[in-house]
Amino acid sequence: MTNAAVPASADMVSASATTLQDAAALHALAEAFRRQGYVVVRGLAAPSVCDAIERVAREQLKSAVAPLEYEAELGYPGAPKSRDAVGGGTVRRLRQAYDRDPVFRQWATEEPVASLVTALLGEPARLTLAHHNCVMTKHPMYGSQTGWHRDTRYWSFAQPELVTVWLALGHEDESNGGLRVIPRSHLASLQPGQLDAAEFLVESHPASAPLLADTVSLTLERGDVLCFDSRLFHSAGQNHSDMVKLSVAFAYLGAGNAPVPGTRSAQSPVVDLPVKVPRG
Ligand SMILES: O=C(O)CCC(=O)C(=O)O
Repeated sequence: MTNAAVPASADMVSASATTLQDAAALHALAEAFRRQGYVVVRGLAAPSVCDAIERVAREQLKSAVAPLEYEAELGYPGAPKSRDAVGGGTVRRLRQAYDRDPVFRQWATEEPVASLVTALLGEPARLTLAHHNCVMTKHPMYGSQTGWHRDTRYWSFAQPELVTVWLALGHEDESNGGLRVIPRSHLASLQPGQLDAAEFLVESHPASAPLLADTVSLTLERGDVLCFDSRLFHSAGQNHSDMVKLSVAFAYLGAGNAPVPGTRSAQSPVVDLPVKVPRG
């Protein structure tokens, strides 16, 4: 049985995987992405793909396979105070996912992600290995809150338009620290003082109130993919469930874009994604 593609709609932010087979629906999805700054594609990753990725991620988490980022290193609200504190060994990210196992490389560079990000960027897509490129984990108890930020805050590319692709490996919502977004905030102009020294949004700034009033808390299921403009403000709370939440994050730029030489963004390779030649 095939699902009908979601009809083209001015406010479409959620679509099914079959949208990728329908040129008009894919075009509408890309339009919604440009306008809203994010879209969700339901069930984009097949159950077998989620199974394979989750198996590797859980094994590597259990064996603490490096390189890792620990909650205590960042010290966000809710994180253990130090690596020696109770919970100090709580992992926040399995870094360099691309090099960990072929399941991550296949997910990040092949169909269906290749067609999706190509459509969203409006040009052939390239994967950056410098940013994200990780499995995000959020643990009960010691998993931290992440304040409102734009992923691009420490990124340096000729053009700011990148796409973050976030794959949920299980149910995600407010109860376990799922993501919240502010629609259209990728295009927001900020006032002086609206970002703190770490480039988190200052929520008490008067100009932040109208932005925060539009907050959307996302609910994702296993296999759902959230694509967001890397300039979109997003945040996340703590995990109040009893299960570790796992999500995979990669970021993409267009073929006409490039990291700025000499910056951290240029220190890791970019990988060209295959361009699908339409059958004609
Ligand atoms: O899961 C979270 O706490 C948020 C992660 C996030 O926004 C990020 O790493 O950019």
